[in-house]
Amino acid sequence: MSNHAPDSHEAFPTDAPAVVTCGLPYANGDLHIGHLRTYVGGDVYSRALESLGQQTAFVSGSDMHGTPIAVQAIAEGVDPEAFALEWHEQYAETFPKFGVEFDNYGHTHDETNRELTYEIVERLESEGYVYEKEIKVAWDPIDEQPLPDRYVEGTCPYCGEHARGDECDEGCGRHLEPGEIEDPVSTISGNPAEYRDRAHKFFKVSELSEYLDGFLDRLEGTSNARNQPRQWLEDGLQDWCITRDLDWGFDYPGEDDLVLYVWVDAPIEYVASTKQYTERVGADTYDWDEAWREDGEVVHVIGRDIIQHHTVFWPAMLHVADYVEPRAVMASGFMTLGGKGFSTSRDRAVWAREYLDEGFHPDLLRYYLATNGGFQQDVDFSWEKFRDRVNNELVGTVGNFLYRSLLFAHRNFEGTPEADVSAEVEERIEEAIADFETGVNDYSVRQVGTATVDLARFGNEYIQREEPWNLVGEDDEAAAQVIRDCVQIAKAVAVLFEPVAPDTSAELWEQLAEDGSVHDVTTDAALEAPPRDFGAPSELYEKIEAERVEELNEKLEARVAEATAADDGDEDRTESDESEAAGDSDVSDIEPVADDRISFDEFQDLDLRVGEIVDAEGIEGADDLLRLTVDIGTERRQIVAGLKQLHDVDDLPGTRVVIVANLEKAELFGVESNGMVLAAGEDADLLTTHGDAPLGTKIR
Ligand code: B3M
Ligand code: ZN
Repeated sequence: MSNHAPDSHEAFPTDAPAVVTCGLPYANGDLHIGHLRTYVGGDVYSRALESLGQQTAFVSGSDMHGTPIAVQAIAEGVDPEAFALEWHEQYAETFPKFGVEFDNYGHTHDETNRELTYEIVERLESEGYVYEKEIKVAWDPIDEQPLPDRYVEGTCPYCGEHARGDECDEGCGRHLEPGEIEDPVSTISGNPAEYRDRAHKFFKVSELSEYLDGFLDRLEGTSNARNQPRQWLEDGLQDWCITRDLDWGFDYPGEDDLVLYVWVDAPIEYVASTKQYTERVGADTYDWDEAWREDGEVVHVIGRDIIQHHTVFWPAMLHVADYVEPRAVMASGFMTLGGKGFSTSRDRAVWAREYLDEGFHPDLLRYYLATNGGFQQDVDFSWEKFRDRVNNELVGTVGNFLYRSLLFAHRNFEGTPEADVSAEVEERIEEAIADFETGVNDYSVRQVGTATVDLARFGNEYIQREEPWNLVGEDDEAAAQVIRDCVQIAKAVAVLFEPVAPDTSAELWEQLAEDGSVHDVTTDAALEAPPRDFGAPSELYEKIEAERVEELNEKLEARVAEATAADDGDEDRTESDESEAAGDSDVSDIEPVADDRISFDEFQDLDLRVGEIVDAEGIEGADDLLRLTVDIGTERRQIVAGLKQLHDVDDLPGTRVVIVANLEKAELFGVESNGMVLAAGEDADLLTTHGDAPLGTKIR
């Protein structure tokens, strides 16, 4: 049993090797940009760790086994291995096109994974954690065939929704054990299934709840991954059936007619893939054994539908087999289209290939995916929002600052002027590095991205304020100072934006005539002097025109409408699709309610008041913020709120709101904010009152 259980974790960077993994995609269909959210997130995170100087392996692989592959291969009348390998190769080619560059991208059906899987399963057995038990499994009595997992569908015993044999994908999201699903029907033949007794192997997860309880205390990452498992533990853990009646997969050691459940060998591929990386580069460069068996910092990046596997089953296996436990799990929200989950079989998706065919630079999508909403929030994709982010932030803020400063530097100084960076700018860059580092330690991919955009925004304000174009010829020294500062900011942007926009950062690095690769430097480089001479810059980001979005929208809307019509007229729900659980009704969307209670007195410390917005206007340089004037009866308050992208600004005056009146004052973009307007969720749904409580009324 494992002793690799630190009480708490040291902040990154640490001296230990880190492993960042991305959930293994089932090798059974095209990748869409909903998938990419997790892979881009993992890639940004691992690059950011490396920028902090953390030794990191970034690994994943294709998930080749299980009924998601077998059912699909049957449907296409092909051999599951050949079927899965073809998709595997396609994934291995597609990821790098989005800058997602794994140190190793393997697959679960290879020798490295087979060996490690057997070693770990034998360890579970020898530690006494595996037993055999007769259970009822779904069976097709006409075709005389067992119906594991996705060979069967029926009703979830927990919530009554329609579900797959292995998970309640349309309802409560629970993992379902064999024999649990009610009213089973074969997805292959459509025959009603019956239950038969079969002997299967079980892993005694129930005996590990104390360990898992402590593990969850130590676990870092997004709050959904840290909080949701608490409930499962409180409800009591069931033992976990680790075998299936299936031909496709790794045979259970010593049992010819049982294969290992796909969820046993799939996460072991994280280890196998790291091992293959070491085999390629040598243990001096990266030691998989140290990472997984001594003191590695393991960070799993996954979709939120597989939290249970990564926070209960997998750490339980690692613990018994004496491997390092995960340090963090980052679970991303789902991507939706028109409020509904992406669907491969319905063609309700924006495809990875389609995005590239449209000729958009991968860094644009990376930026959008990494920063549009928190990592764990569900995000509804729209080309408009994509365009807004690209045009406002990448073109308007980052690109604009870089181009105007570097062009000015080139024309007037042939590169970097002779001067030291001013204290103000040095401090601002240090602040950006600190924001970046906090982003990494808070597992906030978004903050890793916004740290740089905020710095570029400062750069624009700075050059605008100092007006170097008026200084040239008048006070050349002062002009040189300003431009020296701007070139340093540009260099810092290249360094700090590398995780999010690796390709354009490399281009910028070249424009600055820097040696070596921006991919290899750490954040310290942001404050090192740029080369003296560099040439004329070119613009890094191109604006997306409104007409373009209209065209894309039309295409997409037609597709979504067709998919919705297919949903409505659908009686045949047999496709093995990815989870569509991201719709409105999904309870796991909602952040769990905090366990810690506050006292009534603590509540009373909040001074909540009824107010009315009387004026709303934008703030220069801030893409999201509005300066609101709110009447609270006794006075008018100026409050800065992030509502600009989410509400029609002209509609806001006259809206009744609820504000926190005794919040500390803050300054945002140089504007004082005196209070806070309350709003719900990603769309900032404003809180209001429904009677006519006078303005200023206290809320209790
Ligand atoms: N193959 C894909 C999924 O359920 C599944 C992940 C395995 S991660 C070890 O999203
Ligand atoms: Zn359910």
